[in-house]
Amino acid sequence: MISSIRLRRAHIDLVSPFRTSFGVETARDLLYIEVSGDGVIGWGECVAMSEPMYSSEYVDGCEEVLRRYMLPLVHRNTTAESFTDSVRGIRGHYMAKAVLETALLDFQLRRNGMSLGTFLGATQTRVRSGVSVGIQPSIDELLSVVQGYIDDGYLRIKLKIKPGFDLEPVRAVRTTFGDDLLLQVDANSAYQLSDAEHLAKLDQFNLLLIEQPLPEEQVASHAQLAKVVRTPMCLDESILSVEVAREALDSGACSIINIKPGRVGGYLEAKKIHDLCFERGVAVWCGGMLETGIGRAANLALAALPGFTLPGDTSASARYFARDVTSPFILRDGHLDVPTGPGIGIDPDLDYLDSITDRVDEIVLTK
Ligand code: NPQ
Ligand code: MG
Repeated sequence: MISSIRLRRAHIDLVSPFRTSFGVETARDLLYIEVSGDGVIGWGECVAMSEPMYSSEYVDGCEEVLRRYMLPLVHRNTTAESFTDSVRGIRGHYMAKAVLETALLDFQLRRNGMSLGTFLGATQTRVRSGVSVGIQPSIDELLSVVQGYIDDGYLRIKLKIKPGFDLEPVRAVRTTFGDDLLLQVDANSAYQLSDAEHLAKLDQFNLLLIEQPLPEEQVASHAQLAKVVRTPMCLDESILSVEVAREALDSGACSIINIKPGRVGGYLEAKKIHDLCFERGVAVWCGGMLETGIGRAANLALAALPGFTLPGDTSASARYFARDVTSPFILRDGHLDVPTGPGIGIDPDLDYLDSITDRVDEIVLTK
């Protein structure tokens, strides 16, 4: 039985600033949920950023909607599945739903001694790793950052692009590292449909995909864009549910999907999107939101499902943090191991986590 739920706010510095088309981040503003009972703790990590730049969600907003509308729905015998059913009437707030669903899921799986990978249907014991490379001050700096990640063993490079930093950096990376490098780009919604002819100039670089060039609401415009650009279209921010995924695929808005559990309300919905795509032979890959070890562990379980045929943004802990809150995820031969223990399969170092914690609030369940 669940006896209490803790909401923990913490912060951790990034090893280097991460610049995208929407801004630059130097630290990760963290929200964890801990579901406790019978000597077991289930963990969830919220993927929201401190500001509403990637999507409309932001971490203080997640905390507010969790406290006010979601945590009151949790009782001693609430399960991940019953929780997700109970929040169907709450619109949006996917990242808030996801952190609580994940903590509940981790709690029940730990109690049953089953790993998240097994629960979701994982078929791989390790997953191929890619890395997301932020926008750099110069092409020279970009080339040296990419060289470093290739030396680390990353199997795929994703370049963040924006208007004014697109064709030249992609050309430089392709020319320097050769045609065999698995290379893709992510615009985080920075373009307009009227940029179609410009974006079509990326076709010459033989990219795996172009990720989310247009604003998230403009799914139909992505279908228009996909008629002009030959590089496979991949959606990230637009895909908020399995229903949107189906519409996007049916309308030709994308041919590849980036699955982020936090963006779609949790692992149960992420699995549904995987299953839809697997059935249709549509490639998916696991995105990343600069998760610490808690969120990273859970993403690896998902990325081990059979439909995840492209390397994800499931990078090693050291890509983002000098010290992770769990034992670090280490790149071996370009892969990360999928945790095998119960639930997410890894525990935080509580002394270290406490040292980066700003506050903890405990809610004791009475019914
Ligand atoms: C993406 N992630 O695929 C996101 C965007 C992103 C790994 O490229 C703090 C927290 C900063 C979350 C910057 C990657 C972030 C963030 C970028 C997410 O679009
Ligand atoms: Mg993206």
